Amino acid sequence: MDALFPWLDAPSDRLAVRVGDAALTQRQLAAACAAHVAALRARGLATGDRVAVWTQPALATAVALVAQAAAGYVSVPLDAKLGDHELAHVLGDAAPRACVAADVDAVAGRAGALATLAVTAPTADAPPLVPVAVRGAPALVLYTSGTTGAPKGAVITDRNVAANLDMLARAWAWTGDDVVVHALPLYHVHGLVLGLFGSLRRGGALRWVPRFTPDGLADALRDHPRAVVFAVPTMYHRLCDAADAAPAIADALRGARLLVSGSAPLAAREHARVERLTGHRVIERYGLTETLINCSARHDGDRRAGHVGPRLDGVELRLVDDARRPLAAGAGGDAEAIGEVAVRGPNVFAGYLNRDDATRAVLDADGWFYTGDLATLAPDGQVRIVGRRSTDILKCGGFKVGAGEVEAALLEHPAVAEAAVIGAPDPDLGERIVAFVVARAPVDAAALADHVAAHLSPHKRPRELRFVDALPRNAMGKVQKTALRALTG
Ligand code: MCA
Ligand code: AMP
Repeated sequence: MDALFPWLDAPSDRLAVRVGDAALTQRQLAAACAAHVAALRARGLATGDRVAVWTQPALATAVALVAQAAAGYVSVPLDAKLGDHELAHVLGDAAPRACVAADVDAVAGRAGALATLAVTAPTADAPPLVPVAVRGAPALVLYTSGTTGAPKGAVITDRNVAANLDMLARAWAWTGDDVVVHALPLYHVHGLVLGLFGSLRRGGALRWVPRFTPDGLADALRDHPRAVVFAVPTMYHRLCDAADAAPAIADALRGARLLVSGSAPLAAREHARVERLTGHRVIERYGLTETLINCSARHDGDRRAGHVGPRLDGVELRLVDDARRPLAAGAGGDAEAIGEVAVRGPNVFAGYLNRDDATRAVLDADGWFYTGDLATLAPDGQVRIVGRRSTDILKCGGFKVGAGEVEAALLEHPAVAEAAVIGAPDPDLGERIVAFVVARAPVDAAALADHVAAHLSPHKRPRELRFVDALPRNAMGKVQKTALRALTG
Protein backbone atom coordinates (compact mmCIF):
# COMPACT_ATOMS: atom_id res chain seq x y z
CA MET A 1 0.00 0.00 0.00
CA ASP A 2 1.07 3.60 -0.46
CA ALA A 3 2.19 6.01 2.25
CA LEU A 4 -0.39 7.78 4.40
CA PHE A 5 0.42 11.16 2.83
CA PRO A 6 1.48 10.23 -0.71
CA TRP A 7 2.73 13.74 -1.67
CA LEU A 8 5.42 13.87 1.04
CA ASP A 9 8.00 12.56 -1.44
CA ALA A 10 7.30 15.37 -3.89
CA PRO A 11 5.67 18.24 -1.98
CA SER A 12 4.28 21.27 -3.81
CA ASP A 13 3.72 24.89 -2.83
CA ARG A 14 0.03 24.32 -2.14
CA LEU A 15 -1.33 25.21 1.29
CA ALA A 16 -1.23 22.25 3.70
CA VAL A 17 -2.09 23.54 7.19
CA ARG A 18 -3.05 26.93 8.56
CA VAL A 19 -3.64 27.96 12.17
CA GLY A 20 -4.55 31.64 12.55
CA ASP A 21 -2.08 33.58 10.42
CA ALA A 22 0.59 30.88 10.54
CA ALA A 23 0.55 28.56 7.55
CA LEU A 24 2.67 25.86 5.94
CA THR A 25 2.75 24.79 2.33
CA GLN A 26 3.29 21.11 1.56
CA ARG A 27 6.99 21.85 0.99
CA GLN A 28 7.31 23.67 4.32
CA LEU A 29 5.36 20.98 6.14
CA ALA A 30 7.59 18.27 4.67
CA ALA A 31 10.68 20.16 5.89
CA ALA A 32 9.14 20.70 9.34
CA CYS A 33 8.22 17.01 9.58
CA ALA A 34 11.75 15.99 8.57
CA ALA A 35 13.22 18.21 11.31
CA HIS A 36 10.85 16.78 13.92
CA VAL A 37 11.61 13.18 13.00
CA ALA A 38 15.35 13.94 12.97
CA ALA A 39 15.01 15.36 16.50
CA LEU A 40 13.14 12.24 17.67
CA ARG A 41 15.82 10.00 16.17
CA ALA A 42 18.57 12.10 17.79
CA ARG A 43 16.89 11.31 21.14
CA GLY A 44 17.07 7.59 20.36
CA LEU A 45 13.40 7.24 19.46
CA ALA A 46 12.68 4.76 16.68
CA THR A 47 9.75 3.96 14.38
CA GLY A 48 7.10 2.06 16.36
CA ASP A 49 7.84 3.91 19.61
CA ARG A 50 4.96 5.61 21.38
CA VAL A 51 5.31 9.39 21.63
CA ALA A 52 2.73 11.56 23.42
CA VAL A 53 1.78 14.89 21.86
CA TRP A 54 0.29 17.74 23.86
CA THR A 55 -2.28 19.10 21.44
CA GLN A 56 -1.72 22.76 22.16
CA PRO A 57 -3.28 25.39 19.86
CA ALA A 58 -0.29 25.80 17.52
CA LEU A 59 0.86 24.85 14.05
CA ALA A 60 3.70 22.84 15.59
CA THR A 61 1.12 20.47 17.11
CA ALA A 62 -0.05 19.55 13.61
CA VAL A 63 3.55 19.15 12.47
CA ALA A 64 4.33 16.67 15.26
CA LEU A 65 1.21 14.60 14.60
CA VAL A 66 1.72 14.47 10.83
CA ALA A 67 5.45 13.76 11.09
CA GLN A 68 4.96 10.95 13.56
CA ALA A 69 2.21 9.32 11.51
CA ALA A 70 4.25 9.60 8.31
CA ALA A 71 7.38 8.12 9.89
CA GLY A 72 5.63 5.25 11.69
CA TYR A 73 5.69 6.50 15.30
CA VAL A 74 2.67 5.81 17.47
CA SER A 75 1.21 9.10 18.66
CA VAL A 76 -0.69 9.41 21.91
CA PRO A 77 -2.43 12.80 21.59
CA LEU A 78 -3.11 14.50 24.91
CA ASP A 79 -5.68 17.15 25.74
CA ALA A 80 -3.59 20.06 26.98
CA LYS A 81 -6.23 20.49 29.73
CA LEU A 82 -6.27 16.86 30.84
CA GLY A 83 -6.74 16.67 34.62
CA ASP A 84 -4.08 15.18 36.88
CA HIS A 85 -5.66 11.79 37.59
CA GLU A 86 -6.61 11.07 34.01
CA LEU A 87 -3.22 12.24 32.78
CA ALA A 88 -1.44 9.93 35.21
CA HIS A 89 -3.64 7.06 34.02
CA VAL A 90 -2.97 7.75 30.33
CA LEU A 91 0.78 8.15 30.77
CA GLY A 92 0.96 5.05 32.95
CA ASP A 93 -1.10 2.97 30.53
CA ALA A 94 0.39 4.18 27.22
CA ALA A 95 3.91 4.40 28.65
CA PRO A 96 5.16 6.74 25.89
CA ARG A 97 8.93 7.03 25.55
CA ALA A 98 8.69 10.82 25.34
CA CYS A 99 6.25 13.71 25.14
CA VAL A 100 6.41 16.50 22.61
CA ALA A 101 4.88 19.96 22.87
CA ALA A 102 4.76 23.13 20.82
CA ASP A 103 5.16 25.08 24.06
CA VAL A 104 7.18 23.05 26.54
CA ASP A 105 6.95 25.68 29.29
CA ALA A 106 3.15 25.49 29.36
CA VAL A 107 3.27 21.79 30.29
CA ALA A 108 6.42 21.89 32.44
CA GLY A 109 6.39 19.16 35.07
CA ARG A 110 3.04 17.72 33.97
CA ALA A 111 4.49 14.52 32.52
CA GLY A 112 6.54 13.73 35.63
CA ALA A 113 9.90 12.19 34.85
CA LEU A 114 9.08 11.83 31.17
CA ALA A 115 11.14 14.02 28.84
CA THR A 116 9.14 16.65 26.97
CA LEU A 117 10.73 17.74 23.70
CA ALA A 118 9.91 20.94 21.90
CA VAL A 119 8.76 20.56 18.32
CA THR A 120 11.79 22.08 16.61
CA ALA A 121 11.80 24.58 13.77
CA PRO A 122 12.86 23.17 10.39
CA THR A 123 16.61 23.13 9.80
CA ALA A 124 18.41 23.15 6.46
CA ASP A 125 20.51 20.11 7.37
CA ALA A 126 17.75 17.71 8.53
CA PRO A 127 17.75 14.54 6.44
CA PRO A 128 14.54 14.25 4.41
CA LEU A 129 11.76 12.26 6.03
CA VAL A 130 11.39 8.76 4.63
CA PRO A 131 7.65 8.01 4.83
CA VAL A 132 6.73 4.45 5.80
CA ALA A 133 4.28 2.49 3.68
CA VAL A 134 0.88 1.84 5.25
CA ARG A 135 1.34 -1.61 6.75
CA GLY A 136 -1.30 -2.24 9.40
CA ALA A 137 0.92 -1.04 12.23
CA PRO A 138 -0.32 1.04 15.18
CA ALA A 139 -0.38 4.76 14.41
CA LEU A 140 -2.43 6.23 17.26
CA VAL A 141 -3.57 5.42 20.76
CA LEU A 142 -6.76 7.40 21.41
CA TYR A 143 -8.30 7.31 24.88
CA THR A 144 -12.05 6.79 25.06
CA SER A 145 -14.41 6.42 28.02
CA GLY A 146 -16.48 3.38 28.94
CA THR A 147 -19.42 2.93 31.32
CA THR A 148 -17.10 2.25 34.25
CA GLY A 149 -13.42 2.57 35.00
CA ALA A 150 -10.82 4.82 33.46
CA PRO A 151 -10.67 5.52 29.71
CA LYS A 152 -9.20 2.81 27.47
CA GLY A 153 -6.57 3.38 24.79
CA ALA A 154 -7.94 2.43 21.36
CA VAL A 155 -5.10 1.33 19.09
CA ILE A 156 -5.74 2.69 15.58
CA THR A 157 -3.53 1.43 12.78
CA ASP A 158 -2.26 3.30 9.75
CA ARG A 159 -4.39 0.97 7.60
CA ASN A 160 -7.52 1.85 9.62
CA VAL A 161 -6.81 5.52 8.93
CA ALA A 162 -5.95 5.17 5.24
CA ALA A 163 -8.83 2.82 4.42
CA ASN A 164 -11.43 4.89 6.25
CA LEU A 165 -10.28 8.19 4.77
CA ASP A 166 -10.45 6.72 1.28
CA MET A 167 -14.01 5.54 1.91
CA LEU A 168 -14.94 9.03 3.08
CA ALA A 169 -13.29 10.57 0.02
CA ARG A 170 -15.65 8.56 -2.18
CA ALA A 171 -18.69 9.46 -0.08
CA TRP A 172 -17.94 13.19 -0.02
CA ALA A 173 -16.10 13.65 -3.37
CA TRP A 174 -13.25 14.84 -1.15
CA THR A 175 -10.19 15.87 -3.17
CA GLY A 176 -6.93 17.77 -2.95
CA ASP A 177 -8.82 20.92 -3.91
CA ASP A 178 -10.72 20.89 -0.63
CA VAL A 179 -9.83 22.99 2.38
CA VAL A 180 -11.38 21.62 5.57
CA VAL A 181 -12.17 24.24 8.20
CA HIS A 182 -12.76 23.03 11.74
CA ALA A 183 -12.57 24.15 15.36
CA LEU A 184 -12.23 20.68 16.88
CA PRO A 185 -9.60 19.35 19.28
CA LEU A 186 -6.73 17.35 17.75
CA TYR A 187 -6.85 14.56 20.34
CA HIS A 188 -9.91 12.77 18.97
CA VAL A 189 -10.85 11.05 15.71
CA HIS A 190 -13.02 13.87 14.43
CA GLY A 191 -10.47 16.69 14.49
CA LEU A 192 -7.31 14.61 14.09
CA VAL A 193 -8.02 11.63 11.84
CA LEU A 194 -10.72 13.20 9.69
CA GLY A 195 -9.71 16.85 9.86
CA LEU A 196 -5.92 16.80 9.83
CA PHE A 197 -4.95 13.41 8.39
CA GLY A 198 -7.92 13.37 6.02
CA SER A 199 -7.10 16.73 4.48
CA LEU A 200 -3.46 15.83 4.05
CA ARG A 201 -4.11 12.35 2.68
CA ARG A 202 -6.15 13.97 -0.08
CA GLY A 203 -3.40 16.51 -0.75
CA GLY A 204 -5.67 19.33 0.37
CA ALA A 205 -5.44 21.59 3.41
CA LEU A 206 -6.75 22.04 6.93
CA ARG A 207 -7.55 25.43 8.41
CA TRP A 208 -7.59 24.74 12.14
CA VAL A 209 -9.35 27.13 14.53
CA PRO A 210 -8.08 25.82 17.88
CA ARG A 211 -10.82 27.40 20.00
CA PHE A 212 -14.39 27.34 18.77
CA THR A 213 -16.43 30.50 18.58
CA PRO A 214 -19.05 31.15 15.88
CA ASP A 215 -17.25 34.35 14.85
CA GLY A 216 -13.86 32.65 14.72
CA LEU A 217 -15.15 29.85 12.52
CA ALA A 218 -16.98 32.30 10.24
CA ASP A 219 -13.83 34.43 9.90
CA ALA A 220 -11.84 31.36 8.87
CA LEU A 221 -14.51 30.43 6.33
CA ARG A 222 -14.24 33.83 4.68
CA ASP A 223 -10.59 33.00 3.86
CA HIS A 224 -11.56 29.69 2.24
CA PRO A 225 -14.56 29.95 -0.06
CA ARG A 226 -16.05 26.51 -0.82
CA ALA A 227 -14.56 24.98 2.33
CA VAL A 228 -15.69 21.69 3.82
CA VAL A 229 -16.79 22.30 7.42
CA PHE A 230 -16.48 19.61 10.10
CA ALA A 231 -18.29 20.31 13.37
CA VAL A 232 -20.19 18.65 16.20
CA PRO A 233 -23.94 19.38 16.65
CA THR A 234 -23.26 21.75 19.57
CA MET A 235 -21.23 23.92 17.21
CA TYR A 236 -23.99 23.96 14.57
CA HIS A 237 -26.45 24.89 17.32
CA ARG A 238 -24.27 27.82 18.41
CA LEU A 239 -23.53 28.83 14.80
CA CYS A 240 -27.28 28.98 14.11
CA ASP A 241 -27.92 31.03 17.24
CA ALA A 242 -25.20 33.43 16.14
CA ALA A 243 -26.39 33.46 12.52
CA ASP A 244 -29.93 34.35 13.65
CA ALA A 245 -28.50 37.57 15.04
CA ALA A 246 -25.70 38.15 12.52
CA PRO A 247 -26.51 37.33 8.87
CA ALA A 248 -22.79 37.58 7.99
CA ILE A 249 -22.27 34.28 9.83
CA ALA A 250 -24.98 32.62 7.74
CA ASP A 251 -23.34 34.05 4.60
CA ALA A 252 -19.97 32.59 5.56
CA LEU A 253 -21.52 29.15 6.01
CA ARG A 254 -23.53 29.45 2.80
CA GLY A 255 -20.33 29.62 0.75
CA ALA A 256 -19.08 26.24 1.98
CA ARG A 257 -19.01 23.19 -0.31
CA LEU A 258 -20.21 20.82 2.40
CA LEU A 259 -21.30 21.11 6.02
CA VAL A 260 -20.56 17.82 7.80
CA SER A 261 -21.77 16.91 11.30
CA GLY A 262 -20.83 14.03 13.57
CA SER A 263 -19.74 12.76 17.00
CA ALA A 264 -23.30 13.05 18.33
CA PRO A 265 -26.83 13.15 16.87
CA LEU A 266 -27.83 16.29 15.00
CA ALA A 267 -31.43 17.02 16.01
CA ALA A 268 -33.86 17.23 13.08
CA ARG A 269 -34.73 20.71 14.35
CA GLU A 270 -31.10 21.83 13.92
CA HIS A 271 -30.86 20.17 10.51
CA ALA A 272 -33.83 22.29 9.39
CA ARG A 273 -32.45 25.42 11.03
CA VAL A 274 -29.08 25.08 9.27
CA GLU A 275 -30.88 24.63 5.95
CA ARG A 276 -33.10 27.66 6.53
CA LEU A 277 -30.14 29.87 7.46
CA THR A 278 -27.49 28.66 5.01
CA GLY A 279 -29.26 26.76 2.24
CA HIS A 280 -27.22 23.64 3.08
CA ARG A 281 -28.56 20.27 4.03
CA VAL A 282 -26.00 18.94 6.49
CA ILE A 283 -24.12 15.72 5.68
CA GLU A 284 -24.38 13.60 8.82
CA ARG A 285 -21.94 10.79 9.49
CA TYR A 286 -21.63 8.30 12.34
CA GLY A 287 -18.59 6.69 13.91
CA LEU A 288 -16.72 5.71 17.03
CA THR A 289 -13.13 6.08 18.16
CA GLU A 290 -12.74 2.29 17.81
CA THR A 291 -14.14 2.06 14.28
CA LEU A 292 -13.57 5.50 12.82
CA ILE A 293 -16.50 6.36 10.53
CA ASN A 294 -19.07 3.71 9.61
CA CYS A 295 -21.92 5.56 7.90
CA SER A 296 -22.39 8.80 6.07
CA ALA A 297 -24.81 10.61 3.84
CA ARG A 298 -23.24 10.88 0.38
CA HIS A 299 -22.48 14.17 -1.33
CA ASP A 300 -24.81 13.15 -4.17
CA GLY A 301 -27.26 11.17 -2.04
CA ASP A 302 -30.16 11.62 0.33
CA ARG A 303 -29.34 13.86 3.33
CA ARG A 304 -32.19 12.76 5.55
CA ALA A 305 -32.63 14.54 8.89
CA GLY A 306 -32.31 12.18 11.86
CA HIS A 307 -30.39 9.64 9.76
CA VAL A 308 -26.65 9.05 9.47
CA GLY A 309 -26.76 7.81 5.89
CA PRO A 310 -25.95 4.32 4.62
CA ARG A 311 -22.85 2.31 5.61
CA LEU A 312 -19.70 3.48 3.87
CA ASP A 313 -18.60 1.50 0.86
CA GLY A 314 -16.08 -0.95 2.39
CA VAL A 315 -17.79 -1.26 5.80
CA GLU A 316 -20.08 -4.20 6.58
CA LEU A 317 -22.93 -3.24 8.90
CA ARG A 318 -25.74 -5.20 10.49
CA LEU A 319 -28.13 -4.89 13.41
CA VAL A 320 -28.07 -7.57 16.08
CA ASP A 321 -30.29 -8.55 18.99
CA ASP A 322 -29.25 -8.88 22.65
CA ALA A 323 -27.67 -12.27 21.89
CA ARG A 324 -25.79 -10.70 18.97
CA ARG A 325 -27.87 -12.59 16.39
CA PRO A 326 -28.36 -10.61 13.17
CA LEU A 327 -31.82 -9.10 12.68
CA ALA A 328 -33.51 -9.55 9.33
CA ALA A 329 -33.06 -6.25 7.51
CA GLY A 330 -33.43 -4.50 4.19
CA ALA A 331 -36.03 -5.47 1.65
CA GLY A 332 -38.64 -7.64 3.28
CA GLY A 333 -37.19 -7.00 6.74
CA ASP A 334 -38.73 -4.86 9.42
CA ALA A 335 -37.47 -1.34 8.77
CA GLU A 336 -38.53 -0.26 12.25
CA ALA A 337 -36.82 -3.10 14.13
CA ILE A 338 -34.25 -1.75 16.58
CA GLY A 339 -30.96 -3.56 17.05
CA GLU A 340 -27.39 -2.91 18.13
CA VAL A 341 -25.12 -1.73 15.33
CA ALA A 342 -22.29 -4.18 14.53
CA VAL A 343 -19.64 -3.31 11.96
CA ARG A 344 -16.74 -5.06 10.26
CA GLY A 345 -14.09 -3.78 7.89
CA PRO A 346 -10.59 -2.36 7.53
CA ASN A 347 -11.70 0.61 9.64
CA VAL A 348 -12.10 -1.47 12.83
CA PHE A 349 -9.34 -0.89 15.39
CA ALA A 350 -6.68 -3.36 16.54
CA GLY A 351 -7.95 -3.48 20.15
CA TYR A 352 -7.53 -1.65 23.44
CA LEU A 353 -4.01 -1.22 24.74
CA ASN A 354 -3.32 -3.54 27.71
CA ARG A 355 -7.01 -4.54 27.83
CA ASP A 356 -7.54 -7.84 26.02
CA ASP A 357 -10.58 -8.49 28.20
CA ALA A 358 -12.24 -5.25 27.11
CA THR A 359 -11.28 -5.91 23.47
CA ARG A 360 -12.86 -9.37 23.55
CA ALA A 361 -16.05 -7.86 24.95
CA VAL A 362 -16.57 -5.68 21.85
CA LEU A 363 -14.75 -7.49 19.02
CA ASP A 364 -15.66 -11.09 18.16
CA ALA A 365 -13.54 -13.78 16.51
CA ASP A 366 -15.09 -13.02 13.12
CA GLY A 367 -14.04 -9.38 13.25
CA TRP A 368 -17.44 -7.89 14.11
CA PHE A 369 -17.29 -4.88 16.41
CA TYR A 370 -20.30 -4.24 18.65
CA THR A 371 -20.85 -0.51 18.97
CA GLY A 372 -23.35 -0.34 21.84
CA ASP A 373 -25.46 1.99 19.66
CA LEU A 374 -29.07 1.11 18.89
CA ALA A 375 -30.43 1.82 15.44
CA THR A 376 -32.95 1.04 12.75
CA LEU A 377 -31.97 0.11 9.20
CA ALA A 378 -34.30 1.14 6.39
CA PRO A 379 -34.68 -1.02 3.28
CA ASP A 380 -32.72 1.57 1.31
CA GLY A 381 -29.79 1.21 3.74
CA GLN A 382 -30.33 4.44 5.70
CA VAL A 383 -29.31 4.04 9.34
CA ARG A 384 -31.05 5.92 12.13
CA ILE A 385 -29.35 5.92 15.54
CA VAL A 386 -32.06 5.81 18.21
CA GLY A 387 -30.14 5.32 21.45
CA ARG A 388 -27.43 3.45 23.30
CA ARG A 389 -27.39 0.11 25.13
CA SER A 390 -25.88 1.76 28.17
CA THR A 391 -27.30 4.97 29.55
CA ASP A 392 -24.06 5.34 31.56
CA ILE A 393 -22.31 6.56 28.40
CA LEU A 394 -22.98 10.22 27.74
CA LYS A 395 -22.14 12.47 24.83
CA CYS A 396 -21.68 16.03 26.02
CA GLY A 397 -20.79 18.52 23.27
CA GLY A 398 -19.57 15.54 21.20
CA PHE A 399 -17.23 14.29 23.94
CA LYS A 400 -17.83 10.77 25.27
CA VAL A 401 -18.04 10.72 29.05
CA GLY A 402 -18.61 7.70 31.31
CA ALA A 403 -20.96 8.25 34.23
CA GLY A 404 -18.72 5.95 36.28
CA GLU A 405 -15.56 7.99 35.86
CA VAL A 406 -17.32 11.20 36.93
CA GLU A 407 -18.89 9.42 39.92
CA ALA A 408 -15.47 8.04 40.94
CA ALA A 409 -13.91 11.50 40.70
CA LEU A 410 -16.70 13.03 42.80
CA LEU A 411 -16.28 10.32 45.44
CA GLU A 412 -12.64 11.31 45.83
CA HIS A 413 -13.75 14.68 47.18
CA PRO A 414 -13.78 14.55 51.00
CA ALA A 415 -17.21 16.22 51.23
CA VAL A 416 -18.92 13.67 48.96
CA ALA A 417 -20.54 10.60 50.57
CA GLU A 418 -22.42 9.32 47.51
CA ALA A 419 -22.70 10.37 43.88
CA ALA A 420 -24.68 9.37 40.81
CA VAL A 421 -24.31 10.87 37.35
CA ILE A 422 -26.79 10.93 34.48
CA GLY A 423 -27.12 12.66 31.12
CA ALA A 424 -30.05 15.03 30.76
CA PRO A 425 -31.26 16.12 27.32
CA ASP A 426 -29.80 19.52 26.49
CA PRO A 427 -30.57 21.65 23.42
CA ASP A 428 -26.98 22.93 23.25
CA LEU A 429 -24.75 20.09 24.49
CA GLY A 430 -26.96 17.19 23.39
CA GLU A 431 -26.58 15.74 26.87
CA ARG A 432 -25.78 17.72 30.00
CA ILE A 433 -23.82 16.00 32.76
CA VAL A 434 -25.98 16.11 35.89
CA ALA A 435 -24.58 14.88 39.21
CA PHE A 436 -26.66 13.96 42.25
CA VAL A 437 -24.57 14.20 45.39
CA VAL A 438 -25.11 13.23 49.01
CA ALA A 439 -22.73 15.50 50.91
CA ARG A 440 -21.15 14.65 54.25
CA ALA A 441 -19.80 18.18 54.75
CA PRO A 442 -20.73 21.61 53.40
CA VAL A 443 -19.46 22.11 49.84
CA ASP A 444 -20.69 24.16 46.91
CA ALA A 445 -21.51 22.99 43.42
CA ALA A 446 -18.79 25.06 41.74
CA ALA A 447 -16.10 23.51 43.96
CA LEU A 448 -17.21 20.02 42.96
CA ALA A 449 -17.28 20.93 39.25
CA ASP A 450 -13.76 22.37 39.59
CA HIS A 451 -12.67 19.19 41.37
CA VAL A 452 -13.86 17.01 38.46
CA ALA A 453 -12.34 19.44 35.92
CA ALA A 454 -8.96 19.23 37.67
CA HIS A 455 -9.04 15.43 38.07
CA LEU A 456 -10.40 14.38 34.68
CA SER A 457 -10.85 17.21 32.20
CA PRO A 458 -12.96 20.39 32.12
CA HIS A 459 -15.45 18.91 29.64
CA LYS A 460 -16.24 16.04 32.06
CA ARG A 461 -17.32 18.40 34.84
CA PRO A 462 -20.98 18.28 35.89
CA ARG A 463 -22.91 21.16 34.35
CA GLU A 464 -25.60 20.78 36.96
CA LEU A 465 -25.26 19.54 40.53
CA ARG A 466 -28.10 18.58 42.79
CA PHE A 467 -27.64 17.88 46.48
CA VAL A 468 -29.96 15.18 47.80
CA ASP A 469 -30.41 13.53 51.20
CA ALA A 470 -30.19 10.04 49.74
CA LEU A 471 -29.96 8.38 46.32
CA PRO A 472 -32.96 6.29 45.22
CA ARG A 473 -31.91 2.63 45.40
CA ASN A 474 -33.63 -0.66 44.61
CA ALA A 475 -33.85 -3.62 46.97
CA MET A 476 -30.37 -4.76 45.86
CA GLY A 477 -28.93 -1.35 46.78
CA LYS A 478 -28.37 -0.31 43.15
CA VAL A 479 -28.94 3.37 42.35
CA GLN A 480 -32.10 3.81 40.30
CA LYS A 481 -31.01 6.19 37.60
CA THR A 482 -34.42 6.13 35.93
CA ALA A 483 -35.81 7.82 39.03
CA LEU A 484 -33.04 10.43 38.85
CA ARG A 485 -33.71 11.02 35.17
CA ALA A 486 -37.36 11.68 35.96
CA LEU A 487 -36.24 14.46 38.32
CA THR A 488 -34.43 16.34 35.54
CA GLY A 489 -37.56 16.42 33.36
C1 MCA B 1 -14.72 25.61 32.06
N1 MCA B 1 -13.42 25.57 31.82
C2 MCA B 1 -12.82 25.15 32.93
C3 MCA B 1 -13.83 24.93 33.90
N2 MCA B 1 -14.98 25.23 33.32
N3 MCA B 1 -11.54 24.95 33.22
C4 MCA B 1 -11.24 24.52 34.45
N4 MCA B 1 -12.16 24.29 35.43
C5 MCA B 1 -13.46 24.49 35.19
N5 MCA B 1 -14.36 24.26 36.17
C6 MCA B 1 -12.78 25.97 30.55
C7 MCA B 1 -12.61 24.90 29.52
O1 MCA B 1 -11.40 24.21 29.65
C8 MCA B 1 -12.62 25.70 28.22
O2 MCA B 1 -11.40 26.34 28.03
C9 MCA B 1 -13.63 26.75 28.50
O3 MCA B 1 -13.64 26.90 29.94
C10 MCA B 1 -15.00 26.41 28.03
O4 MCA B 1 -15.26 25.08 28.45
P1 MCA B 1 -16.62 24.36 28.23
O5 MCA B 1 -17.70 25.15 28.87
O6 MCA B 1 -16.47 22.94 28.66
O7 MCA B 1 -16.76 24.41 26.70
P2 MCA B 1 -18.06 24.32 25.88
O8 MCA B 1 -18.48 25.69 25.48
O9 MCA B 1 -19.08 23.49 26.55
O10 MCA B 1 -17.53 23.54 24.58
C11 MCA B 1 -18.41 23.22 23.57
C12 MCA B 1 -17.63 22.63 22.41
C13 MCA B 1 -16.83 21.42 22.91
C14 MCA B 1 -16.67 23.70 21.85
C15 MCA B 1 -18.63 22.24 21.36
O11 MCA B 1 -17.74 20.54 23.54
C16 MCA B 1 -16.05 20.70 21.84
O12 MCA B 1 -14.98 21.13 21.43
N6 MCA B 1 -16.55 19.55 21.36
C17 MCA B 1 -15.87 18.72 20.37
C18 MCA B 1 -15.85 17.30 20.81
C19 MCA B 1 -15.15 16.37 19.82
O13 MCA B 1 -14.27 16.76 19.07
N7 MCA B 1 -15.55 15.10 19.81
C20 MCA B 1 -15.02 14.13 18.88
C21 MCA B 1 -14.88 12.81 19.54
P3 MCA B 1 -10.81 26.61 26.59
O14 MCA B 1 -11.82 27.45 25.89
O15 MCA B 1 -9.52 27.28 26.87
O16 MCA B 1 -10.65 25.26 25.96
S1 MCA B 1 -14.42 11.55 18.28
C22 MCA B 1 -15.93 10.85 18.00
O17 MCA B 1 -16.84 11.10 18.70
C23 MCA B 1 -16.27 9.96 16.85
C24 MCA B 1 -15.21 9.16 16.23
C25 MCA B 1 -16.98 10.80 15.83
O18 MCA B 1 -18.02 10.34 15.36
O19 MCA B 1 -16.48 11.90 15.55
P1 AMP C 1 -16.51 8.37 20.71
O1 AMP C 1 -16.19 7.33 21.66
O2 AMP C 1 -16.24 9.73 21.23
O3 AMP C 1 -15.83 8.05 19.50
O4 AMP C 1 -18.07 8.37 20.45
C1 AMP C 1 -18.72 7.42 19.66
C2 AMP C 1 -20.18 7.55 19.85
O5 AMP C 1 -20.67 8.81 19.40
C3 AMP C 1 -20.98 6.55 19.08
O6 AMP C 1 -21.00 5.29 19.71
C4 AMP C 1 -22.34 7.21 19.03
O7 AMP C 1 -23.06 6.96 20.22
C5 AMP C 1 -22.01 8.68 18.98
N1 AMP C 1 -22.13 9.25 17.62
C6 AMP C 1 -21.15 9.61 16.77
N2 AMP C 1 -21.67 10.14 15.65
C7 AMP C 1 -23.01 10.12 15.78
C8 AMP C 1 -24.12 10.54 14.98
N3 AMP C 1 -23.95 11.12 13.79
N4 AMP C 1 -25.35 10.32 15.46
C9 AMP C 1 -25.56 9.75 16.65
N5 AMP C 1 -24.56 9.37 17.47
C10 AMP C 1 -23.30 9.55 17.05
